[in-house]
Amino acid sequence: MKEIDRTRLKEVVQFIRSHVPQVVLSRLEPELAVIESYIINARPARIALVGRRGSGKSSLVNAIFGEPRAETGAVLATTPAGTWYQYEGSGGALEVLDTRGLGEGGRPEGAEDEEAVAANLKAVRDRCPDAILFVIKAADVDVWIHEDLAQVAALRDAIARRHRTRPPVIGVLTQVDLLSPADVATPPYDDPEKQANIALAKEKLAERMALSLEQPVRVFATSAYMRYRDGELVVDRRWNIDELVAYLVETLPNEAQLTMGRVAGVRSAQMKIAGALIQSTASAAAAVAATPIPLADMPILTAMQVLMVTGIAYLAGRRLSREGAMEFIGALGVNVGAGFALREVARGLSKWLVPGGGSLVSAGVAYWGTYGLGQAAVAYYIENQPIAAARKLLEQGREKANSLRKP
Ligand SMILES: Nc1nc2c(ncn2[C@@H]2O[C@H](COP(=O)(O)OP(=O)(O)O)[C@@H](O)[C@H]2O)c(=O)[nH]1
Ligand SMILES: [Mg+2]
Repeated sequence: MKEIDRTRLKEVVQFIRSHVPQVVLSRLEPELAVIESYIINARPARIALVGRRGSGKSSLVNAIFGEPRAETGAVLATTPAGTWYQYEGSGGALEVLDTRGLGEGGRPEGAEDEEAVAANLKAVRDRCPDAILFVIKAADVDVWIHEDLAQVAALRDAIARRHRTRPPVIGVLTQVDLLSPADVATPPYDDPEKQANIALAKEKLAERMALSLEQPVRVFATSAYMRYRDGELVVDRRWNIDELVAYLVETLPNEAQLTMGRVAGVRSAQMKIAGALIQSTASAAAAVAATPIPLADMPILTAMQVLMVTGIAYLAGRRLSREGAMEFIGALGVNVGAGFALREVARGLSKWLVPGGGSLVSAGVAYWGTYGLGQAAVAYYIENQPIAAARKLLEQGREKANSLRKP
């Protein structure tokens, strides 16, 4: 992925691994693996969309991007089943398996359906979807969808057999703008009658999916309609897409979370991912600090913090680079020294974090220093707050750390 300076970041991880003594490394490795999975192994999410033609699969993809990426409406019934598409947005990519549902109008039943099912099953053999979205028009929850759901189950089971993992299945009701009363077509749909119908449709779909799939399923009611004229968004009926994305992100493997959070630009999801990343990095920092590693622990802590800041910046749509993270740390008032060498940064941070300039830091200081830096990065990159506000959060982490040092 061009947005990630993977080689340089791998160097940072390599630096950590080669400078930490074996005893510490065994304790550190689980946290390091988490950080690595989020950042170094970041990749596009792979989403399988199951739903009839015209249910709104392509529109959902566009709503997630917030940009027209997938072709809607005009897609013919002859669209090949079981095809993976890679959509590129300004924030990154998403891989979508566009399966064809069963029982579509205007298409002969029978042999062709079997072919489509086989093609879908083959598509998941090569590439494992991270999640399956069952997409259905809200007005269709009463129609016969038994075969559609059987196909979802078959896909899920095929993935489980082949890849030894069970992807989450999420129900997505689309086109709730058209649900009765149809004149309440513009979000937020707070008309009580509309609300009641939306709730009813959700309940029905959840019930039917739980029955067919033999597992409870989360259902989201959405509308995804966007109309562009001359490249301008003239109608925007997107509703509840953010909630769907936030939930989807939670269910994704670490490797796919950062890119998904970045692609969709959903702040609540970004905050959640950043929180997990900060937690792991702060714990890792505490583990390093708990065992004194003379002279080397500050550079190691710094290397981890650089990774963390880099990940948060990427999540927010910035380029993921080691230099960018160091610039940010420098802008916070930490003396990063000339040349942005890890060792220089470390020396600067060391003086700043541990008044008096020692090279050994306690676990608590390492934890809260890292935590504060993470909060500062969230404020600056995700919440677009000024650097002064970010500095204040870092200061709070420092105060917390200092309070731990008092007898
Ligand atoms: N009113 C409304 N129309 C929608 C919505 N989602 C999709 N559509 C329309 O339904 C038609 C089919 O949508 P599309 O995304 O191409 O469905 P797909 O075949 O499942 O990919 C298009 O004309 C879309 O504009 C929605 O939430 N509300
Ligand atoms: Mg489509």
